[in-house]
Amino acid sequence: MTNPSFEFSHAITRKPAKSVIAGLRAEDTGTPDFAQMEMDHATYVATLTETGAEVIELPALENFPDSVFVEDDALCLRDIAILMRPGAASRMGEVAHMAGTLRGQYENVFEIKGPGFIEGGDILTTAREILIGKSARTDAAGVAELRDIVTRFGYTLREVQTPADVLHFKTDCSLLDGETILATKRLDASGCFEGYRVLHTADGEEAAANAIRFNQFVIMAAGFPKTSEMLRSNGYEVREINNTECAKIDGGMSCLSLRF
Ligand code: CIR
Repeated sequence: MTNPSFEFSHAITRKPAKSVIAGLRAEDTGTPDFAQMEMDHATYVATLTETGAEVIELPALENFPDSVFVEDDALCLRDIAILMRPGAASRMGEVAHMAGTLRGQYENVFEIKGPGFIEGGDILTTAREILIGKSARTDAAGVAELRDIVTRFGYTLREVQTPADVLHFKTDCSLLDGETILATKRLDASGCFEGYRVLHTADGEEAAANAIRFNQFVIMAAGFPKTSEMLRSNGYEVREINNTECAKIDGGMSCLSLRF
């Protein structure tokens, strides 16, 4: 039996646009090196492909600097996909560029029409529920609209809170398997993962929390040796990919793909 929360036959990615160097960021830590980001992105796509999944690689969108972060544009579930409504004004137009691809993959594609906002980075789908963190990008009206859609298809949605000053819920957590979550201590302390097994990122390695379980691999940003060692000692097959350039614009491993 497959577990649709981490066993995937497909992923969608989008090549970084040159304009990515102007991507949104909470804090300026330098301009991303485009050539390095392109190399890292190619490694990411190759790693997804190595698991046997088909990766649909979309072309760069120069008018949308953050469009490489496709995760925020949609929520892909087993049988339905939902187009999001990003809370960042500069990202709203990305969604229309994702719609056709999803309609080619799913019979049922819904859209968040508004007035609320939701970004996919705030949504963690586990084997038993859809966890959604309200944040500066995802508001109560957006959550309510998503709830109306997914409950009709038998999903349970639980609203939680993304920590203050954290971009997205999944900036601080990721799914490792059907019952295990990797999370920062600060997010776990909120109590939102009660009933799950939770593994913590090492102190000072909070940025390692934005990982993905994709088939046999846990794919994480390189440079977090204590957390990667902890995951390996828990039996996970870990792949580390350089993320220094995406990190300058608050992006990580989950943001770079839609998985289904
Ligand atoms: C943004 O601020 O929207 C982008 N610079 C980063 C988006 C990261 N996406 C994600 O965590 N799912």
